[in-house]
Amino acid sequence: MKNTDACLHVRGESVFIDDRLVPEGTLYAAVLSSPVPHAKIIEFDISKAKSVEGVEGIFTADDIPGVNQIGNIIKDEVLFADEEVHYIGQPIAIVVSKSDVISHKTINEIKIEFVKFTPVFDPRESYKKGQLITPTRTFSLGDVDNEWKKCDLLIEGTVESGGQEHIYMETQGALAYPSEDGTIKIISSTQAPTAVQRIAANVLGLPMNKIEVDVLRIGGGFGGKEDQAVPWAVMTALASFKLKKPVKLVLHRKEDIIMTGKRHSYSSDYKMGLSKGGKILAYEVTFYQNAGAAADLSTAIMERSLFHATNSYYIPNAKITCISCKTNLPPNTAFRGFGAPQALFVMESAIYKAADKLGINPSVLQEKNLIKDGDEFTYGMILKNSTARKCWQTAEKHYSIEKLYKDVKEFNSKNKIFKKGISMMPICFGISFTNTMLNQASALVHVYTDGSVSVSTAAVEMGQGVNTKIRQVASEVFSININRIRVESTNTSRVSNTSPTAASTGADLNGGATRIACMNILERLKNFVSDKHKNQNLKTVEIMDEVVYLNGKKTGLKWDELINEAYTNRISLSAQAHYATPDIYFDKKKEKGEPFAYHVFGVAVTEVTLDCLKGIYEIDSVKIVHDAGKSFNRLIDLGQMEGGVVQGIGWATIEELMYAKDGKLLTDSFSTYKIPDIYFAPFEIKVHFLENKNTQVGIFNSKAIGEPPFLYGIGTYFALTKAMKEFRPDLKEKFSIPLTPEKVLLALYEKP
Ligand code: MTE
Ligand code: LUZ
Ligand code: MOS
Repeated sequence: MKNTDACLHVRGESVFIDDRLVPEGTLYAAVLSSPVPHAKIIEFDISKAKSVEGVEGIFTADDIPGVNQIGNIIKDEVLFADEEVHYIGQPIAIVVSKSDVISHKTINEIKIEFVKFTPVFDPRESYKKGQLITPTRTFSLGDVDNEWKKCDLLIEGTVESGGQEHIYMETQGALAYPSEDGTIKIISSTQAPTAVQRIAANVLGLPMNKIEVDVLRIGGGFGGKEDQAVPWAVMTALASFKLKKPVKLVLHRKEDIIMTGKRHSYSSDYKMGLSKGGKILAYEVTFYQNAGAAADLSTAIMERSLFHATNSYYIPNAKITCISCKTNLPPNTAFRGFGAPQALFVMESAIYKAADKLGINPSVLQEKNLIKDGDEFTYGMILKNSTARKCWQTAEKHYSIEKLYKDVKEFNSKNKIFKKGISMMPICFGISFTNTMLNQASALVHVYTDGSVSVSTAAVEMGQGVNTKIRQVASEVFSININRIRVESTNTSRVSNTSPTAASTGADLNGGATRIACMNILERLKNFVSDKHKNQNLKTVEIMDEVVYLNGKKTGLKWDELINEAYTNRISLSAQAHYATPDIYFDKKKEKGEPFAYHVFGVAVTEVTLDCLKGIYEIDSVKIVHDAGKSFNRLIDLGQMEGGVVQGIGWATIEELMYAKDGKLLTDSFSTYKIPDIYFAPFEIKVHFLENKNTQVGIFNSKAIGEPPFLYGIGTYFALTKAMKEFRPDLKEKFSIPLTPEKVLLALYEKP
């Protein structure tokens, strides 16, 4: 079963925002954004810009009929800067004209002057100044303070990880149409249609029922459109509301990179205590999260860092603290993994440092401390159905790890300039939004009189294949051919109060709702057939492969005939259903609960070859054993694995955001910000899905797949540092991501 969108993509027939045929009279908006990181606006003059031929409107904070506020969790972010600006790239105004070119040119005709303030970019510095996004939170288990003295080995360290630009293929954008009675329809490239609807309504001072948001598909989101699709959509809505004309805004790539937030960089301090035998007895860590100038999703991301700080290990005494620091950068936001990659990198760094001290292979410590059934996470959840160890053992056998180590050792002994390194990277990722409320979804299913089926849900298709999975659900429940089923656009008038498609829950939640809606219609159909055969000793009615079976015997009645008959007899052929993940909760006062429906485990074995003369490297292979439950669609899941791994490797190795002293982003294009291409990607990515068919979790016993594979990318960092140490045993490891070839080279030849 392929991702059914693949054919459209390959032919260039999929319709993204910029592919839409626009109505006559459509206007184009361009954004004026701040060129300085922190300042007061003292002069703002649009008189010249206003008179440019073709310009139909210029809108600022003063033109907002409702509230100038787009903060989602914390109300701390304006749509347009009013008095002060807080980061380079912060929107101040939009120019709307007959063409994209005129709008962009006219931006330069707006006169604006600032009085500059001193900006802060470093999270530790903003922490010292008391500039926090939200109060600091701590999770704790056992008693670290009491445990340190019982440890045989104590290690401490600092770990850095950089940000990451999303590089979704489709940049941010939206198209808004005015309709009658002051209503507006917004086509948005968003993962969160309801957030766009709600915030557009607030900004325009309208009730939500006057805003309809529609998302056909988006050209990648990766978290970058969970919160940050909102401003652009609201800007088009505002302009279209004011001008009574359709308005389109699609960011140019450079604008997108400059104006939008990224993965949070983290700076962290840790302390770890171990027994002689290599048991991790205590772990304390403090994450300084670089949130940027507004909260955005930082508080939720901080939470996931707290949840995942101990990765797939059981540590009886732990104290995990996260501090969300306000800086003069664009508000950082969701990105695949959502705070977990940063936390896992610190944990693994601690393990590698400890192994170094003990003079053993880090994999010994990793394996020894893997979490098992009955163990408690720092947040009080007792693990059930752990596959951490099973994945590890399967990887050892399946990929002949011992031989791999031997071969690498031999290679290194024979080569002076080229060195190889191997790492093991176990992962753990909790599935569910950490905010319990968000774990709900709805579906609306129609069966038409010809037997074709239409499904609407809250899920946004962003390339992850959720629409194909939803089609599979309807096809399984009805037992009809998948080609009869269409998944419609995600639309707030058809499916309301949607959670964002995020946290890897798209298929679980929306597939869950689809399943219930289909089952309701099926039930009605079966009852209809039973009623028809009343008094005929009918025990069972079933539909299999589009044919009706009575008492297990095939009849001549086909699916489309059944539907037609049911319609003729006035049976409803539509259903709406709601799904909420059962039995999850979290008590924020105690910082304990069962926030996740289940956990995903796996392990990656990474092998790299380093050219120690040039500092460049190649990734020979990433071999993974992954628990996907009973994979619901192998090809899609494999695609998610490969994409996630490569994206994670990019973050760990070559994707480097660089800023000038004044905070200006220097890596604002593809020539300076390098993401993995096919040449950089591992030569081989092998995925072995663990045979774990009895998991009673997820949609049809599958496990969510969207984000977890990203975490395997961290393994490449450690494989590289191992190779570096083969060349230079006295290497001073910095535990800093990304480990670019440049940094490798400098470290290899750094003076001791
Ligand atoms: N895959 C593609 N092709 N494009 C994307 O934007 N986003 C990832 C992941 N895989 C993404 C993707 C992220 S961050 C998440 S949370 C999940 O997909 C969201 O979809 P799901 O919940 O349906 O897995
Ligand atoms: N978004 C969110 C997420 O709002 N809550 C989450 O827990 C989450 N997790 C991963 C990715 N996005
Ligand atoms: Mo994904 S970071 O949950 O959009």
